[in-house]
Amino acid sequence: MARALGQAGAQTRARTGGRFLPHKVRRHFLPLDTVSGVSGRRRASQSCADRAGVFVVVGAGYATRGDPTMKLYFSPGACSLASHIALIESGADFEATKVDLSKHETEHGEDFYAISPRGYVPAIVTDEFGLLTENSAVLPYLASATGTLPGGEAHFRLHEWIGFIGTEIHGAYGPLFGGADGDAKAKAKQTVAEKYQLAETLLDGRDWLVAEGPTVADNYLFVTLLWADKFGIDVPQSLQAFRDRNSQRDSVQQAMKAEGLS
Ligand SMILES: N[C@@H](CCC(=O)N[C@@H](CS)C(=O)NCC(=O)O)C(=O)O
Repeated sequence: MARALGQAGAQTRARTGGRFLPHKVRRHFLPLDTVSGVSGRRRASQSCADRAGVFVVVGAGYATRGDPTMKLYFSPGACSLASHIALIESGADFEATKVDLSKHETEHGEDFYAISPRGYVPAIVTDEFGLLTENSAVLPYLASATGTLPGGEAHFRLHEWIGFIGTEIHGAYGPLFGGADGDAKAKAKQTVAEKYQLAETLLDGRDWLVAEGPTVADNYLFVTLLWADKFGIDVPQSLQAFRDRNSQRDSVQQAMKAEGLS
């Protein structure tokens, strides 16, 4: 099993005595252990909440445990790359296992259906409640567990974007991944291109989808933009710039390397 540990995150953890305090996000989001301790929950102090300007969301508690039991099942370049980026960025220990989606078999020869009856990625195994699937659950979970889930309006904007990316954009790729040809393929490409035009309108000139970003939603949109490149789909200039901006993130480069994409 490949084990990934983000270098930047490891350095940050070293500076904080092993506790997870992501310096990049600390300015904007409440870190998990500011909000919830593993040995007894406590609310963040008023000054923390005031400083962040958000309503406090209690995190899941994974990141402060320091044990490497989190597992990610991924397929190179699939939507699971968004989770892979988040995990690497967090600096948390985790195990990443590649899945051959054509055979539904892991790199260790396990039947993937036996691990996850859904048979698709992303799938994560948490030490708190076992298997968790669906981007709409996995991405917010990882944000929560790694202390980057925003509160207040940003919390709901994050879900709004993940919903949009998952159902409108990712969903529109369905026929292309399903091997559509001829008219069906051209129609699907046109639909995807229209979704990106809408995404550009919604992004409204900002660098990141939610608040000061990047968040797990940015990871997810970025991954779909890699698919656009692969399928030769027209993408508005601002989203090409968004893709380039994300490509420069250390965590993105490490995750892509770990998946054999670069
Ligand atoms: N409903 C799932 C869909 C995830 C999905 O489409 N995963 C693709 C890769 S991007 C997959 O594993 N496809 C293989 C299959 O469905 O067998 C989610 O939102 O997480």
